Amino acid sequence: MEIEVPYEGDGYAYTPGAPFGPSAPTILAEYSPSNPLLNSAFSGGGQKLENGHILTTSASLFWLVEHDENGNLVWDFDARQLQLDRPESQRGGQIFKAQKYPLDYSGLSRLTSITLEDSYDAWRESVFGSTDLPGTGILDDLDLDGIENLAEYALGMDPQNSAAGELSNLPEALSEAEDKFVVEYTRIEGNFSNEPFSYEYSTDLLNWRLAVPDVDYAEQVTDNQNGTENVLVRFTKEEGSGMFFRLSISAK
Ligand SMILES: [Ca+2]
Ligand SMILES: [Ca+2]
Repeated sequence: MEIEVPYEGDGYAYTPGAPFGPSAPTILAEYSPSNPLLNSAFSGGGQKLENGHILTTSASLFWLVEHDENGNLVWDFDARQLQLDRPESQRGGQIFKAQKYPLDYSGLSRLTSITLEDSYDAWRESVFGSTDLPGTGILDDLDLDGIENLAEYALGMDPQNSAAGELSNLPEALSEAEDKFVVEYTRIEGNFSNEPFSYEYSTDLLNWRLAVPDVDYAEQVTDNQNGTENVLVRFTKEEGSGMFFRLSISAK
């Protein structure tokens, strides 16, 4: 049952001392013999969703149910499915309240984003048709262009083509002001949980240091509208001194 709050403009339409509210309830979905999941012997919860659906929880049935605004069942979930590692006689419990969050809810980003390695496996299957063909592993270089397959994928290159054209995706130093060292490269877009791209720098090619964002460098990212993005990395450096750059790509 949905209780319609007496809204008017930005606030409530309420007369002090007088009753308020709808004269009759709005029922979105209700228990019936053909809709037995909308029942809980002792506790339960409901959440009105943005699309008008309603998510209900039955504590005693240990079940979650979503109905649309016309009372039609959209899906239901028997929470004992989360206990398949137990003997059947030991499954069961109570869920008092459940809350549904959209997939892009910021608090879930670590759960919904994947590592570059997971993403590589999906790409590997789509490009090679299989994930176990020789020469298609992360560290293999199938087309012998000196770029390992993981880097081919991460930089939006072709693992089966060593043509010079795709090499423009690799990091390249650009000239700018004397106290800046600017590198440009292309990489795939993605919300990766393991933050796969990092930079190292050196002034003598012997000692390398991990570059700290916003301290050692600033990034400028442009969407190429084709699944890749262009990245400009601007390092601050001492005027007149040299600097070397390394792009590090981490799978996990
Ligand atoms: Ca290669
Ligand atoms: Ca290649």
